[in-house]
Amino acid sequence: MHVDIITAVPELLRSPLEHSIIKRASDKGLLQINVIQLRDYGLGIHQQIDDYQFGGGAGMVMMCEPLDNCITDLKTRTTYDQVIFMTPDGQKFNQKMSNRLSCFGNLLIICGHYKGIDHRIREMHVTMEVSIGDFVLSGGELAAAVLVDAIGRLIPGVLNDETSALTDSFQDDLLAPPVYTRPAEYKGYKVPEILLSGHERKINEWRYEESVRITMERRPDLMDS
Ligand code: 6GU
Repeated sequence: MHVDIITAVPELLRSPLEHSIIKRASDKGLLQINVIQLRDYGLGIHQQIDDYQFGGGAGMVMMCEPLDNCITDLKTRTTYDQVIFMTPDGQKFNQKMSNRLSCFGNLLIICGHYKGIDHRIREMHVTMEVSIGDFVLSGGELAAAVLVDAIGRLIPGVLNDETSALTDSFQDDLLAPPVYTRPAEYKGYKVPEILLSGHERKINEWRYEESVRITMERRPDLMDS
């Protein structure tokens, strides 16, 4: 998968995308992430990318021309399956959307900052608008990092044990069961006996029952679907 990300603050994206699973995916050549500095397309000697909003009101708006030039330039090299704008008023991100996006080959992600981007860019270029939850971040970068992390780990071959993505929380609308490692007893706290039994079928049953119990307790809304 190839992901281009347009941002005015590339530093906010670099660190999360250069570690752990996403780094491994890049090293294996399964995921290629290209961060594009929007300011390189800024106007005039100050490389301006934002301006006051028409109609008045606090906060700057990211201008059409730098974004349009940047996106148009990228589109001469890549045909994108989706052009995603990260915005709190977008469709709420979830595991289903993550699964769907992980099947694409080329994504372009636009990170807004300030008050947002000129609405015409959304009309001209954006095919999908995504929010990561009902709260407001200062910019789309951290949300984009969340999106790419969630998608990246689903690309076949990225995780060592491919089944481990299938047993994630939410993958079947259930939260994941508790996990334990050595020692079997720590400061009087014991690992459930069944996990030490070696009885695979019973262990799977126990894990499923725990998943259902925990989901009912914490997220009954997931059980409705
Ligand atoms: Cl995608 N962007 C911003 N700025 N804030 C958010 C968000 C995105 N998702 C939730 N809050």
